[in-house]
This record gives sequence, structure tokens and C-alpha cells, in this order.
Amino acid sequence: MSRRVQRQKAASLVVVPEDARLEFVRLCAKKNTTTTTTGGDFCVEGGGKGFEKTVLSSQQGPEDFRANFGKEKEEEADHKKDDDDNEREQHNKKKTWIPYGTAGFRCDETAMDPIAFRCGFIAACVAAFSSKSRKRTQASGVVVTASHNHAKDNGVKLVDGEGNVLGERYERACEALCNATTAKELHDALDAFEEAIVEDQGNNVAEEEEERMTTTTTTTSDESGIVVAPVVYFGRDARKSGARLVEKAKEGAKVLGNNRVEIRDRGVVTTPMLHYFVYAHGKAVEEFFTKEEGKEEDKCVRTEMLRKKIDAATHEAAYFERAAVGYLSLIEEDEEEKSADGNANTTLNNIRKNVVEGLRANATSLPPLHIDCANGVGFVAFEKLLAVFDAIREKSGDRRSEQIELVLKNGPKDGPVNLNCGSDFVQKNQRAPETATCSRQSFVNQRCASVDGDCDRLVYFSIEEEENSSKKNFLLCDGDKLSILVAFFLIEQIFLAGLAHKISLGIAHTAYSNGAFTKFCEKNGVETVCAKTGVKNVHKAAEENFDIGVYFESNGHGTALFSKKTVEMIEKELVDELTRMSLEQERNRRNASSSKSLQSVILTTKLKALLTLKATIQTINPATGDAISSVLLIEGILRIKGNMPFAEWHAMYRDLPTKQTKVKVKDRTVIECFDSERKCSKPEGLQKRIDEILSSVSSTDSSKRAFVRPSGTEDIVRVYVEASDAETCEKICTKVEEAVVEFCSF
Ligand code: NG1
Ligand code: ZN
Repeated sequence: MSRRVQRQKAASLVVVPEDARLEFVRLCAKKNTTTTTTGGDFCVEGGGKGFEKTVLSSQQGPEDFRANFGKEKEEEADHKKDDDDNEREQHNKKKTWIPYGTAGFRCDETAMDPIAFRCGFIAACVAAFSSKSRKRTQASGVVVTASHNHAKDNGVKLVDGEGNVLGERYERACEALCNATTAKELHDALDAFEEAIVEDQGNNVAEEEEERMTTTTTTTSDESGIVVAPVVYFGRDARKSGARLVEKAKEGAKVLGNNRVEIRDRGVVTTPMLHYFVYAHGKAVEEFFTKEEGKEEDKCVRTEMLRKKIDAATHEAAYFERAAVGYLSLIEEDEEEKSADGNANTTLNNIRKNVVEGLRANATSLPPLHIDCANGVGFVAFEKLLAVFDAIREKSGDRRSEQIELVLKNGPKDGPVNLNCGSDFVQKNQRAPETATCSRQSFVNQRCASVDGDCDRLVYFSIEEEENSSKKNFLLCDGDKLSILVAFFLIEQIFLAGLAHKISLGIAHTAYSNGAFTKFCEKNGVETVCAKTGVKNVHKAAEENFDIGVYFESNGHGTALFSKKTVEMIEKELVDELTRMSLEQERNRRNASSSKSLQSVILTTKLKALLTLKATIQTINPATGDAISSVLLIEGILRIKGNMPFAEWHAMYRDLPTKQTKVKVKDRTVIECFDSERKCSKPEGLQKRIDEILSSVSSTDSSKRAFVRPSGTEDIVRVYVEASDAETCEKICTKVEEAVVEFCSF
């Protein structure tokens, strides 16, 4: 049966129009040996060029890369088509396969063009077809970035209609699509991709049905006749190859046809900003229909209104304003608190102090925060944020924005992205950045933070120089400590808001979290769940397990997720509380009572906590972990905690010494893991060896642990060790590295 007949038979699975499908396959199959010239040109015979090539090309130029690539093909041609050949073919394919890794596709930038082209097409299809629902977003996103990787790499992260990372449902199909080397493989991969879309549509429709049962609105976009084309948002970090790859991706999207999808290129932006635009697009559409905006107008006027609304919501000004205003509301001081210290305030403060064993603070003011921006896009974005604060101050005279002083260091002009700087460097090496324009010394005795190349990770650090000595102590507040600070703060606010019994709050983390962190959470009654590495996994764990799920990977990638139900509950409580308070005030006035009752003080505490929770929600990027919004949230919390000094935050618990290294092996995928990647099942014998190493080195150390896993973003195996002293860590690490080399060399 021909493919066309098969497709017609399974008509319900036909999603991508036949004309676009054929054009896409034609462009992918167009032979061209270069990967850096036009659109979707792709050497079908060659297939994708993955990490094997990455290693070659990161040491050699693209020309050598192509020369080697050609050589491989010649060698292949010399072999007969026998069983050995087949095996070899499989092996070669595996070698050049670019996996859908921990965060999308990533490899040497010279090999990214065909991937970018195909991802553009994928994103266009997701925007156009993955949703049938009126309130759904009909948008998607493509971010060209390789995050913390070195400057020679680049990659693509795909964003779904809700502003999240494109779901697991699509991963295998995307991987097959981006690695297909023949027309048949492309068609098969497209079929699988269509199946994923149909599954998605089914889910969306079911969800909408459920929602319809519980709401009274009946208008649909079909009934209103308003049609706004689906949009794909494009953005890139500050890498040189970014502009070229965005163009490739846009070409891929255009294959679907201008009438089916619109393209909006947002230029150089952080990854979380692009996620936010897609999220905000969806929210704008949802709000427009739910509130029946412009109901009395005709269809054309309403269409224009919707377009404008989407445009305003998805511009960077909207993103920065939301975060800045959120921060200013967060640090808003209670007018009463600032004024007299009458009975009411004393009682209020006592309640604040005593109700939970909260975080103490004793500093008088917070020194400026020096931010290492990894020579990346974060620098540009933070500059824009500061400009928004300036504008607010100028326009409204709001001096609260002076309460954030950021000293920006290491921008895109200061050197190659992530080279000896950035959060990955700082966290993994436990040392301050050192770049051509910014010495390590310039961070000494300062309050410091570091973000990564695409500005979705954040760690805080400080280097204290001992008086009369050249000895410097490096102190790191990594993702674990960000989680603790945020979670404890929110627990306190929920308690003060009287919602502790209604809202579950916990922390999701990965195997890389320090043992001291998990112990500290346990001791303080904070629930935790361990998920597989990668923000998509931790995000899911946080979402599934808690009403408010705080998550940060140890490398500082994370956020706090508030479920829809929780946000609604907080908003409703706030309205109720304001109503109760005005009634109370009215009663007080009538009773001509000059001093407030204890009851009204408790109400004030509750109201303040609810307002703080609302401001927190606004400060946080609702779509994904975001270093900019995390800086604002942390700075806000530290200020609310009475300008908590870094050392006090750092001293909440003492990290166990750890060691993280990378081992280069022939094929890292031979390692398979389980138990949230804390153990490995393959290659056979490796786990047993790790266990033996652990029990042979320092048998009395009960805190020691070690695990290995293949990286999803680099062509290496990661080794992680922790123990109660650095020397033991070192010993275990060397032995585990040797075991990895031994077990993975065949
Ligand atoms: P891999 O390369 O799979 O370990 C790294 C990080 C992840 C996540 C991704 C995405 C470590 C140990 N791993 O993944 O946590 O951030 O990059 O950027 O930091
Ligand atoms: Zn990143």
C-alpha cells in the first residue's frame, strides 16, 4: 500500500498538509555538501553530524570537519554490502546521531544548520496544529542557544504552546526527524510526529471539555469568527552563529506556508524571555476570550484588538515591566510598620518573629550585587531591566527601585561565552570567574552572583579574604540553597496567610543536590522529591507533587511553580481579606475605637502575607526558570528578611565536600541509569564496582556517595562524588573515573 493511501486511510492522523510535507522532505533531501549555506540544505547520505563530529570540529576548522566527513563516505563506499557493512552502518549512524538531549539539540555550531531548519518546521507545526482549543495558545518558540556550552557549540530549545519545554511526547519524533537521512526516514518520522500532535490535540480537547463543565462561558473563537494566525517566536543568545541559525530555523517554519503561521523574531534574548513570550501570547488569547473583550464590536475590530493585545504582551518591555513591578511590590514596606511602633506594630512584629522558626537577619543594608553574566546575553538583559527601574523612578518618583543595585560584569563583548566565567564554571569549579576584562580579585569581598550563557541559571557566591592573610574562602549558594531560601520564605508566608493547611509546598531536586541539603530539608520537615537531571524532569516533579513546587537544579536552574488552583486561592483570599478588613475598619470607626484590636492586627498580618505571595507570583517567570526573575526574587527575600547577609544564608547548613568531573569515552550512551540517575544498570558490573569503591575507601564515612551518568548536553560521562572530607572525595572520584574508562571502553 502506498504511503499516501495509508495516510488517507488513517485520515485522523493526517495533520501536516501534504504540500508542506512534500516541500519539507524535498528541501531536507536537497543534496548539498555544505551545511552552512542555504536553508534546509542537507546531505541526506551523510546524515546528522553529532558529537563525534563536534569533538573533531571543536579542534579543527569546519573545512577539516567536512574533509573528514567526506573521507568517511569514501571508506564506506569501498565496502561490500554484507552483514559486517550493516553493522558498521549502524555504528556510524549511532556515532553521528544528534540526540534530543537534556535540553533539546546541541552540538558544534557548524553542524547545526539542518537541525535548526527542521526544528523551525517542527515549531511551526506545533503552533499551527497541536491545539484545537479556543483558549489554547497557538504559539510556539525556537530558542537558538547552547546555554552553558562553549562558544563553538550552538543548539535549539523548543518551546510548546504554554511556554514550557516541548513535551516528552515529541522528543523521539523530533530526534528521528532531525536525524533522518533518507526520504523514507523523514516520512516515517513525520508520521510519528503527527501522532504526537494528534495525541496532544486529544488531550487539549479533553481538558477543555472538563473546563467547560465547570465554567459558564460558551463563546468560542469559531463562534466569534476571530481568526489570528498561529505564531512562532524566535530568539537567540549572543553567540555569533545565532543569527545564521535563526534564519535557518525561520526558513524551516516558512515551509508550512505564510498563511498558516506567522514568524516573530525577537532577536537577542535570554531563553526564559522567549519562553515568557510564548506563555504571554497564550495568556493574552485566553484572557481575550474569557473576558469577551470588545464583545460589542464587529469581528474585524475584535481581531485587530486581539492582535494588538498579543503584540503588547509579547514584547520585552512587558516582560521587564512585569518582573520589575513584581519586585517593587515584593519589597513594598508596610506603611504602618514604617511609622509608629505602637501596640499594633509590636504585636505584629512578634507574630512575624514567632509563628515560624523563620530565617533570621541582622544586617543593616545590602551591599551591591556583582553579577558575572558569562560573557553572554544576560548582560544585555540585566541592562534593560535596570533601564526599566530607572524609567519607573523617573516617571513615578518611586524610590524603591534604588533598593536594587546590580554591578554587571562579563558581557558579550568581553570574551567568548562561558569561557572561565558563568554559573557552570563557578559552580563546578567552586571558584570566581576570571576573564580578560574582569579579574578574580574584583569579586573578592563582594556579594556576587553568576548566570549562564542564556541566563536561565543563577548561583550566588562570595570570596572572603581573611584579614592580614592572602587566604580566600570561596562560599557558594548554589541551586540547593536558592531552593531552601525560597521554600522557607514561602512556607512562612503561607503560614502567615493562614493557608498552611490548604497548600502543599515541597522541593524537587536532582541527584546532584548535596546530601547536607536533603538532610536539612528532612530535619525541617520540608518534603523533597528527587527527579532525573534536566529542568524538564524537575519541573514536572515539582508540578506533579506539590501545589507550590520549588525546584532548582544544583547548577541554579529553577523556579517556584504555583499551581493554577493555588494562584486562584491566593487571589480569592486576598479579595476576601480586603473585604473583611474594610468591614472591620468601618466597625472600628463606628465604635470610635482609637486603638486596634488584636483581631485587626492578625488580619493585617494575613493581608500582608497574601500581598507578598501575590508579588512573588508576579516576580517569578511563570513559564520557566529564569535567572533575572530569580535575582529579583532572592534580592527581595533577602531584603524582606531584614537585609540578610550572604554569610548568614550560606551558613544555614554546611555542604558536604563534592567533586564533579567529566570523562571522555568512546560512546557515553552505553551507560544506562535508574533511581533518578543515582545508580546505573549498564554497562554490567559498573555499579557493582562503584559500590565496591565506596565501601573500600573510608568505610566509616556514612555520607559518601557517587554516581555516573551520560551527559545530555556534552559528549562526556559525568562523575559525581560527595563525602565528609575533600580528600576522600578526591580518592573516590579518581577510582570511579578509572572504572568508567574501563567499563566503557569496548
Ligand atoms: P547534562 O549535560 O545532561 O548533565 C546539564 C546539567 C543539567 C541541565 C542541562 C541543561 C549538570 C550536572 N547537568 O545537563 O542540570 O541544566 O545541562 O542545560 O549541571
Ligand atoms: Zn542555560
